[in-house]
Amino acid sequence: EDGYDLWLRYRPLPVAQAQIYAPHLTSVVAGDRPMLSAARSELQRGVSGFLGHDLPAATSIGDGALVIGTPAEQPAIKALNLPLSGLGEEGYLIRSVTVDGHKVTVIAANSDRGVLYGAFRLLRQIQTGQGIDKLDMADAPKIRVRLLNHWDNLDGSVERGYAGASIWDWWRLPDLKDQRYTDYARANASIGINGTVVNNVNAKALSLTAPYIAKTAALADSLRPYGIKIYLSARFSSPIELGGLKTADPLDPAVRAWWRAKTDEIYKAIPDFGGFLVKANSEGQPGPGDYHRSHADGANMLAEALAPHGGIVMWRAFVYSEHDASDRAKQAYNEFHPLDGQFADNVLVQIKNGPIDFQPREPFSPLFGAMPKTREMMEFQITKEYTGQATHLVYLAPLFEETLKADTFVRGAGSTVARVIDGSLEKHALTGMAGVANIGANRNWTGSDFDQANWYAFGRLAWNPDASSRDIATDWVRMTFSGDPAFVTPVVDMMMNSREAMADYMTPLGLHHQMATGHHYGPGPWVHELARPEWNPVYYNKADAGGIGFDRTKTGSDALAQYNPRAAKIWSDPRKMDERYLLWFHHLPWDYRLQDGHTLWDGLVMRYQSGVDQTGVMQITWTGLAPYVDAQRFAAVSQNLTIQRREAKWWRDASISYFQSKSGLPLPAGYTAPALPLEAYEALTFPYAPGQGH
Ligand code: BDP
Repeated sequence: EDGYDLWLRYRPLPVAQAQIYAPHLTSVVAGDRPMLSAARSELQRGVSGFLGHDLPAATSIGDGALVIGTPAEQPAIKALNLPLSGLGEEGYLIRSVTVDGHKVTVIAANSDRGVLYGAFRLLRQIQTGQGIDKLDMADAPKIRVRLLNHWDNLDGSVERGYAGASIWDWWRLPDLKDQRYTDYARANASIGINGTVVNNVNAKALSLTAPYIAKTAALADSLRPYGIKIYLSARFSSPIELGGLKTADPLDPAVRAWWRAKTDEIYKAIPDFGGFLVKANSEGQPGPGDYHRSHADGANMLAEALAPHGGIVMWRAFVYSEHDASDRAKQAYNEFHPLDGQFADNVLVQIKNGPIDFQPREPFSPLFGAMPKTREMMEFQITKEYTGQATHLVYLAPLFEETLKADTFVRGAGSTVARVIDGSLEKHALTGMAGVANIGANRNWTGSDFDQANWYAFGRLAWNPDASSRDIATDWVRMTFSGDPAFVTPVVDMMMNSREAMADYMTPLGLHHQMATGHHYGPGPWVHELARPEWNPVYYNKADAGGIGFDRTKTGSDALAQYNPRAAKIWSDPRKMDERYLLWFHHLPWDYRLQDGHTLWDGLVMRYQSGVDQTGVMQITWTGLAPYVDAQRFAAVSQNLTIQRREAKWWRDASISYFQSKSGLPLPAGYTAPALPLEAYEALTFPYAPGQGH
């Protein structure tokens, strides 16, 4: 198996199990609107996979039928008078009921899209080995806009992509109708994703020209039957580049008119276009700041153009100023917090989970909860730029969950980040979560089998930010590999430990941004020569003979003051806090005593080693599971684990060498010295490392 089927792997069930399900899967009664057809054909595909025979489409209801639809178009469902009112636009209900004396299963919803989600839910029930004879399930998403962000370039490369080229074949679009687009849409719909931004946030104006709008429209046609809306990253200076205007000043009437006309043109081609994502005045991208206007001025101009069509703007808060290098972690807050209340109703401010940049561990961004009048949406990174890319087995859902469950305390205890972004805290209806996609043209979509789990988990958490990463992993393993408990339990444990292992061998105790320049893959704690101070790892580790860590307390940058005092308190005392965040917030001497009594230096070395040791445990676990996995995927994962173990040692050795050159201390007894001298690690270069994009 090459992994192409993802978690939608409808393999034949053992005879005994098939016999239990078969009586409930005799036919499907469904309308023929596009999303209902998509739901029906997915059920047919699943059932023929599980049972080895067709699931016929029927017009009349018999025993064991699946009756799917909305009260508006399916009379049998209307007659049942089901409690659908609380399920909103996208929720569904699945019930075992009797219709005209026939035992059937209904999948009902207020919209066709809800029906589609219900169909995938029923298939999951079977894939995870659960009963379907007495169903009574209802579910609805807690977040409205659930999006992938593709950092895909028009030349087919993918910035921070590790799964091959872009799946969007712009050259052959709009003529191309690739099965891959349909399968992409199916996979996303199965986890509730309802939109996709198809081009890089480092956007080219070209995406907004007529030929590219036509290409995008063709893509939209492929994705629409699965409820996936198209969005575009918009380059702020497009009115100059495409419109020949002298300015892109958001308060200039000609600029506003240009955007209105451009937006109308897009909607003509794509009537359900979702809206724009914008990276402005960040890392060289143009923006309203070029004209001394605020982010709100920029966002509202686009919002005005989109509003008549029901479109939205997602305006990114990933900014860090060139003029203030004192603490990058504070800058997004400093720039955005004063703008609360100024953004139009159809603007979401899209905030990365942490204040810096997708590190192995970051505290939540202090912007969450700090802008009560603003619709704040989450941006997670599914592609593992700083977390082992497609080689290291790292399950990211525990990282996502850690952020979502973090308490901002802005309205008292329980004001978690999840409550901020699901809108319940401040009663916002427009809510969103975006994940930077890890998808490419590789047969297995994500560059490795286990990275599929990160795509899957993102979708499940966008649907329900309260879901547990362990439960999600359990479903994923069962659907993707095997339901045998002898396989599921150890693999889920391995996944659940993997993020902590990675954080330990890369950046233990709250260290961050220690990755080498450009590729962000291997260690570079010594890097100090880059143009902007905050691009250099030394800026973050601040290691010297006296100690290590970034002081973000009152004696340092006081970034802690950007949090609610109750949240800040959790991190303010190194003696009481969760030490996994220690050096994010504190600069401490090498002989500082950690909570377990070891010195900081010894504890640091021990954590690097423990991360490496965990990769050894992962290898042993996987090796023992060969009997449960097909040979192809078993070998692919084994090879990656071998590389991961070697590279974990590289991380440990290079980091310890560098920090030892500062601390001047011996390694704790029993810990092996780095294999090579520091200079050897410093000398390594990787000019062709993947994913460096533009
Ligand atoms: C950083 C990436 C860079 C992106 C940037 C962003 O290194 O390639 O363009 O984030 O999010 O993590 O805009």
